[in-house]
Amino acid sequence: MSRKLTAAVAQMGPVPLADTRATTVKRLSALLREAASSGARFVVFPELALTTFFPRYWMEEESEIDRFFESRMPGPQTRPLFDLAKDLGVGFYLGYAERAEKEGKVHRYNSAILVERDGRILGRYRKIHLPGHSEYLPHAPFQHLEKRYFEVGDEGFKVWRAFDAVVGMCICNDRRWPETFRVLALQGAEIVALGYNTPCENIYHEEPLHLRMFHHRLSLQANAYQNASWVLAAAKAGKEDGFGLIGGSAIVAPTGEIAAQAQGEGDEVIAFTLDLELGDYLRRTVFNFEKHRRIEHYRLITERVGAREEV
Ligand code: CDV
Repeated sequence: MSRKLTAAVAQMGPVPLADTRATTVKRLSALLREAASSGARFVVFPELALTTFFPRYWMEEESEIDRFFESRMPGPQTRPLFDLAKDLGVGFYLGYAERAEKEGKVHRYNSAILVERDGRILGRYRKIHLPGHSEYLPHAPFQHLEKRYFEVGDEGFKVWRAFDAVVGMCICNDRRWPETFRVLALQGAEIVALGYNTPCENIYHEEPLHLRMFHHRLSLQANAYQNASWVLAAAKAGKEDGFGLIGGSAIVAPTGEIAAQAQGEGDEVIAFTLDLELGDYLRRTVFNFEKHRRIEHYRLITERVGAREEV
């Protein structure tokens, strides 16, 4: 008998800067209910789902920055989502800005949590591939200050047993790096949950919009296939206070095919019943890691960061 899981991706339309957490948590709760009514037992929400995509704004005051961060999870304002998940028996992935204190020092991460159907937090992931810059770019159409507001995640790429499957997490820019998915697949990931906010514009170069979407799908589809995993990708979409986000939320099968995708740029749930054994034939044949990987030739991947010409 094959193992099946009905899962959903909950895309969000814009979250305006002025919106309160209470308003946004209500929207997330409505999406969770809709997903549950489609039979989903696991729902993936976007990166930084509780606020606007604030790294586009230059801020100097700690207090100004801190209002986008959660110092407790769940906290008083996010608790209703956890309670609802428990009532509905639906687990979720949620991206948020995390403020942590360790030995009297403040750390900030772009994080995601994995919550089981009983409302328990099973695991946390802190984003590793932070894009953008830390200094103010006067000529850019907007800022992308992830390197200013967040530290690089310090907990690695991990997997958890949840929803009768092996689940890994990553966030947005991580999807463009094959190392992300390979490290998860080497730990047996069958599902990779991913939230993202991809701006319509490349702040460094002119880039047509269709290429932004193409590279997004290419990354999901290639990594799903090469690692025989399901990928559940949830976007923030549409014009957030005038700044466009590409959307394009999707559920991608281990064959690399798109199983379901969002149609619009607003709040939208897409659900699909995942056959968790669909990737098994790939794991036994062309991507049988044990049999075919040649790690003696991969040394440079962990020893060298940038490319260097050697001829
Ligand atoms: N939030 C992100 O990580 N966004 C990046 C953009 C800057 C390219 C992404 O990979 O979509």
